[in-house]
Amino acid sequence: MHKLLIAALVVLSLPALAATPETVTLDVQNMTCEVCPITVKKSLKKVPGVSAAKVDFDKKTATVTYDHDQVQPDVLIRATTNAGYPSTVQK
Ligand SMILES: [Cu+2]
Repeated sequence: MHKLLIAALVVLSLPALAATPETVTLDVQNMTCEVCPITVKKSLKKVPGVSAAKVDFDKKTATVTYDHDQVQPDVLIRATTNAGYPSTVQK
């Protein structure tokens, strides 16, 4: 009986594990001082589905790891834009 319950729990948690994280690099505008990347990073990490955000002040980019099922790049762009840093997906 307990084995069955454990099996059921494993099956239920599989979709979360199976979700492949995707990474996108955004070109971020308006980062003029060294505090800006912190603000950008915070705005991205607040977005549900974002697991990691790495902001490069020198390159003016943000590399975001996110769950494709929960969030799309346009939502990430909106998040940084709302924080005062318009961004675009790097080509
Ligand atoms: Cu700043």
